[in-house]
Amino acid sequence: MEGLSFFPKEASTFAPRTDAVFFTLLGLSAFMTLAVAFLLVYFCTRYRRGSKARHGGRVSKLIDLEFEAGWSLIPLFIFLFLFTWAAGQEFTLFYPPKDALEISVVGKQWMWKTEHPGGQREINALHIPIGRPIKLDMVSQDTIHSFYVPAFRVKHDVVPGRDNEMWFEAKEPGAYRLFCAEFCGTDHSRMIGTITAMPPEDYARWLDAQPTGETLVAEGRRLYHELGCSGCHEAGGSVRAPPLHGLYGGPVPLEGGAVVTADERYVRDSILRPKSQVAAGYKPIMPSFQGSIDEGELQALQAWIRSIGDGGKEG
Ligand code: HEC
Ligand SMILES: [Cu+2]
Repeated sequence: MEGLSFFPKEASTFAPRTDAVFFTLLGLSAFMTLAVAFLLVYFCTRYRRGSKARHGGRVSKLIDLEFEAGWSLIPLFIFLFLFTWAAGQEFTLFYPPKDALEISVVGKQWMWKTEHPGGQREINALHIPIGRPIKLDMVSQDTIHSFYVPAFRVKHDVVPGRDNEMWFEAKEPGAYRLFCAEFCGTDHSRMIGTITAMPPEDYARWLDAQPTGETLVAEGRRLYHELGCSGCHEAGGSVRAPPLHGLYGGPVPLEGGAVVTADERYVRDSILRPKSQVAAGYKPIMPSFQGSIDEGELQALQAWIRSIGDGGKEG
């Protein structure tokens, strides 16, 4: 664990880039502060009452104009540059690389539950390999939480009722602190954990040593039968409903003519608010499961539907 330090270690590939923005802003602010303070003192002294310096009168109109334009335009360009630079880095957080290792995270009062693709579960802890992008699929069971790892310079709100994604890549093995950075009730301050980054071989060994519960995908498949989804969605069911095999990742024509992509959000909405987007050619008879399944179960169903998806081919 990191000791007390003035600055957290740069332990992810994002960290140096975030810090570059931070130190540039800090440097720029420090420079401006000092410049203003210096001029303040300098002018106070030079133009004090009774000093010999020339007091009133303009130097020339032309210099006025150039001066005005300069001090408006130069900062404008500086700020535009800072904005595009920082925003560009922020946006990379929203586009996880395709080969990322997907970890499911559930935030609840007051703990973080994590699950590896093989079904290994942890509480307030997460083991990850270094040198590989890690994508977190995060949901909240109750209120807003925020997944924050200072050493990785990443933080993302986990808002209930939607899928929250984030990714990062750890550079150095070590144990790093995980915080909840959104006040979420009495024990908010204890909603903390440890991220252990390890070389890939150690991670593989660690995974092997864990008891594996039912994987998310397996849980989703079980729920699909238990909740009666299969009664409608399997061929030969009592009513006509679209097959879920091959759905994920592909285009879905909707009643009304629009075509959407079956992504996480579409699947979530289909299960919680089936009437909001009805697949073309089907009747809006699917019941809403809002309130009858929790976020964990929804996450499992989504994981299973994703696992039987087709990645964009017609199916
Ligand atoms: C009473 C029958 C019925 C049940 C039960 C049912 N569905 Fe559906 N479902 C439908 C029908 C009909 C549609 C197509 C119309 C629509 O989009 O609402 C549909 C659409 C969907 C879609 C969108 C599919 C597409 O091709 O656009 C998903 C995803 C889905 N259901 C998942 C589920 C899951 C998961 C469950 C169980 C938790 C479930 N359904 C239970 C009848 C049902
Ligand atoms: Cu919290």
